[in-house]
Amino acid sequence: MKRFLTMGIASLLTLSMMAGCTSAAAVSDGTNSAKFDFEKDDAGFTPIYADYPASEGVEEFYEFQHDYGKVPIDGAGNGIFISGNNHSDDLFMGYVKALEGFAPARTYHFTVSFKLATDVESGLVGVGGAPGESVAVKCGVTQTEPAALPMEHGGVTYYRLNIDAGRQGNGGKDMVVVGDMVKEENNRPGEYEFKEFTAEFDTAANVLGEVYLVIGTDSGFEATTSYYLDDISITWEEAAQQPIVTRGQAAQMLFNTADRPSADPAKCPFQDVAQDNPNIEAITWAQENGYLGGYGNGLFGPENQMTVEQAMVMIYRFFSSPAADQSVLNHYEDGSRVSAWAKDAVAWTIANEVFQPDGTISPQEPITVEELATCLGQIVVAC
Ligand SMILES: [Ca+2]
Repeated sequence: MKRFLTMGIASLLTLSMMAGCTSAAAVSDGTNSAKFDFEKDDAGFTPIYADYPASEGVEEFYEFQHDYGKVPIDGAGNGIFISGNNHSDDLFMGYVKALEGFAPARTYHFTVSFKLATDVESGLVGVGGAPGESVAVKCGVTQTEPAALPMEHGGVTYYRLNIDAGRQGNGGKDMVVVGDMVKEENNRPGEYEFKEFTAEFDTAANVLGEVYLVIGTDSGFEATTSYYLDDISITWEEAAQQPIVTRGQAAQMLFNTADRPSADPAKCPFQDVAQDNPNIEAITWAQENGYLGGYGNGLFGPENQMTVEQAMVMIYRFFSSPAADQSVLNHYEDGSRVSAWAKDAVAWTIANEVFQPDGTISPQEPITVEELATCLGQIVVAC
């Protein structure tokens, strides 16, 4: 138990240090917006490339270039430039920007707009696909810091994104396709013109109150793609409906807090938890350790919502169910509504400031992702 908690702190510190490497800028100036015109500097946008083989000298072979400077369009001023030569039938490249100052685990609705300067005409023929139509422009606001990690596939190691950006012309869970590289106004060779894009996202901030804006292209055109980004803006508001936690997600959140100890998904005893369920390792671990049980009929209900009192029982068991004084429940007008099987757990989590109800406990209400993340954050802080 202690070991998990200590490691939990370590992983938070690691996250914190990683975040520090990406020039995170405070954006909580009260306007709920951030704008980047790149007139003074690159504003902390960092380039990212993925879907290319991890071998020596490949960056030179792919002619990766990124730069900050003048956009070759009258009056545009400065922007950020990126270029790469797609030799792998597929190439992702773009820019990432960390944004901080959000409430940890709270879900926001983001609206992103940006300009992309392209010199690609429509209807051109290229290897693998057209230089314009076969290069998808993608955008996302993610909770995870986008990174290109070496992953082996068929005996070859490729750099792949750790987020789901989809493949080439298709979007994924974390990035949507907003258009392509084709010029829309003049079609004269060699001249750049701006295209404007916009997209909306619902994303929960991570435990450090950060999200990541990522804009890029995913190419099926096997040659050089180059473009500039400019006038990037992002606005946000809190999502009206904060997402609730499913039982599968609750297991995952506790598992992550415990620094992801190993568990064998093959030992998962629940027939309604498929082997490809993304939470299966966490569910198996939570069941083996007695933190979360099934319904007694071989079912776990991974998609069922979790109530406040069920979540407190899970946390209480994680702390080995210590002795509890139920009298603390009398301080809340709905303290008597806590189910008998959850009274010790709710009382103990309140007494230990893991759970800090705002006046009422609402024990049978669904717990939101933010509320459970706050409780689990308290676990780490408390120890
Ligand atoms: Ca500019």
